[in-house]
Amino acid sequence: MTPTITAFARSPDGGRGLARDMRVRWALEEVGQPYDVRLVSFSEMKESAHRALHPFGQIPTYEEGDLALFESGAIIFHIAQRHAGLLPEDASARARAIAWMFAALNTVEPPIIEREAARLLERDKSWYEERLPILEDRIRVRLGQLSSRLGDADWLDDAFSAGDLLMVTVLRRLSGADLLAKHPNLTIYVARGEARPAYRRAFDAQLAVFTGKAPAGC
Ligand code: GTB
Repeated sequence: MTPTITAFARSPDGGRGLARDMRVRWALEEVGQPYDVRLVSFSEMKESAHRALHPFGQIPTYEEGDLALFESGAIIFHIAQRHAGLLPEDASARARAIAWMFAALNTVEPPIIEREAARLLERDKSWYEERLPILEDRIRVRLGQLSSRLGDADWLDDAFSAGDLLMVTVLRRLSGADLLAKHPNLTIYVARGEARPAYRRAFDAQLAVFTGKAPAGC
């Protein structure tokens, strides 16, 4: 059964692939699973029909027959469990790859989001200039630790996995920021992820929505 995911009808990122449907598209492309996309506006996301799929009125969602999922991490874990290609067969390697999925979403992404939210929503606050360096220091610490662990390896734990897929999408949110550029190995790691054919297909598909060149139904 072809799954259907939801994505922004008009992503505020201008087609840079920073919204979280990108990681789901990439996962589906990695495993060779075709998918449909239902585009939703900001107001549609808050309506009861969408809230039945996503309690917080957000994207992405994932529908496959009777199954409806929200949370990009859970969706990718589901895809990775059902298809070969995103998690190793060996039980210990699989557990480590899952740990990297959680690390990307629970340890590395939160300080990055905090900084984004501050830059977007708190600029006019009297304490903004004082808070920003604190938030950036938190990111610096995490990137330093991640960079040390990655070293000169291609991927976080031997072969490419859903852990790398999530980590690359999380780090991409810092693209162009000095914070990431200070770590050449992380910059190359992100570029390595972006060079994967499945990533390119996913990126082009979400960009086509923005440029209005997506096929009908997407
Ligand atoms: N934890 C959830 C998950 O991982 O699925 C978070 C989902 C989420 O934050 N969805 C966002 C959303 O629906 C889109 S991805 N927001 C609308 C709302 O909450 O009303 C976050 C996002 C949005 C925009 C950009 N951008 O423009 O660069 C990047 C990322």
